[in-house]
Amino acid sequence: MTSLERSRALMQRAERVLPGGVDSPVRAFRAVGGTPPVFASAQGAHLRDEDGNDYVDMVLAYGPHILGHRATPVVAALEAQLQRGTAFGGPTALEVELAERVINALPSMDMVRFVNSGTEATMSALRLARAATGRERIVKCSGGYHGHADALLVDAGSGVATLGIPGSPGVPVGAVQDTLTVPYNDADTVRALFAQQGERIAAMIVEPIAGNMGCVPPREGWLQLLRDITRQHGALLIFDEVMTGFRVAYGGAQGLYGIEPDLTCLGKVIGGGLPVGAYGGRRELMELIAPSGPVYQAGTLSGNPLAMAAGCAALDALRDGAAYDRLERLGDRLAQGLRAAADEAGIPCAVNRVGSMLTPFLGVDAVENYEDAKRADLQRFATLHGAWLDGGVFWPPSQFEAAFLSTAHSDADVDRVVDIAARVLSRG
Ligand code: KE4
Repeated sequence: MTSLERSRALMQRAERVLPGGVDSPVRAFRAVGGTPPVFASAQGAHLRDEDGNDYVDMVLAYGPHILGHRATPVVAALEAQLQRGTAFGGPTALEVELAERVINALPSMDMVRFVNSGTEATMSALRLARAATGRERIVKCSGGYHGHADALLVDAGSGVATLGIPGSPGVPVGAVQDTLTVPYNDADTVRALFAQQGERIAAMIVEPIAGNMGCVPPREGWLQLLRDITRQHGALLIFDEVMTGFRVAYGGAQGLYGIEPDLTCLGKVIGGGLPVGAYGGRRELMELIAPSGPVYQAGTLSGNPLAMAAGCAALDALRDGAAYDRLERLGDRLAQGLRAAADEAGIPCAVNRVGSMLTPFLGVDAVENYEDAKRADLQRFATLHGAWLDGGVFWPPSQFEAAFLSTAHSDADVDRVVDIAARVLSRG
């Protein structure tokens, strides 16, 4: 590990012109401390910072780079499209190409609308759900993150369903007064909530595999319950698959668990590393969206040719399923290695994993919701994070983020992650 001299100097400049020196808060390392490396380039499973340090990348830009950085088919598609142009302000064939790929992968979708971020996708899906049902209440899970639209930035009370209180200054009470929060994986609270006010609920939005409290898989029956109880009460079920879509399976979490939501939100992988989001579902819902229907939503660079070209190339490389076999093997190797390291050190550790998204929670035996996740040993996580960084591993700088593997990761990359963890945890 050489110095972070150039990164430090650049971060000082950055902090003068960008809030916190970053364009998204998690990148500032506030949860783990220290100076974030400023990255200069990437290839495959590796990042290189401005001081020339090399890192095994376990963040992959928070999910998009499932094929690794600068994957050959994605770069080729982008280079070819650059020769033709970047944004035309009108329909293009590429939007149809990516839409058909997404719809063919997700049987719950008849139609899709592309936007430029996951936030836009979930914000728009909620507007559509409220329009389609004529209702205003929405339900989310505490610890669930669906982007930063006002209605979804609520502070969650623990335990029973709580009415939303603003989760950030600037979010007006009116924006969240109809947002209800329930604990993830808590069937009894959901049943009680819908029994009490199910007829007022437009939709429940859920990460089918939670990734923003760290990785927390759905309990057996949780997703089926949400499917049944929303249908029973005339509410819509929205799967926020911005992270899990094409990440855990080509058919997403909905394919993995066999649950058909009414609406699905996507992002990350479907843009091949370019800015993208999408929302989609049954035809009779999506045809309510302007200009075919009255529900307004728009975006200057929605469906832009570069993101569409990169997304098509990424999905074409994933469709035969071989990638997921490799990701499952690498994910299992990493999870087993981390569990063994913690066991050897006599430290409780819950390692939650689905395919190539995973999170170790140190100091706890099991994590099934946000309250459990918050009991993890955050100081020990910060220490481990710093040791990974010094050892050339870039791990998400928060206990409440999922780590990711790509098809470009090697066994040696995984073993580097495990070996550093074993060394640090053995110190007690
Ligand atoms: P964006 O607006 O950041 O593209 O997507 C918001 C979003 C929506 N839904 C889910 C399930 C998500 O995970 C996200 C964004 N994920 C975070 C990582 N936890 C992005 C990283 C960041 O905020 O910088």
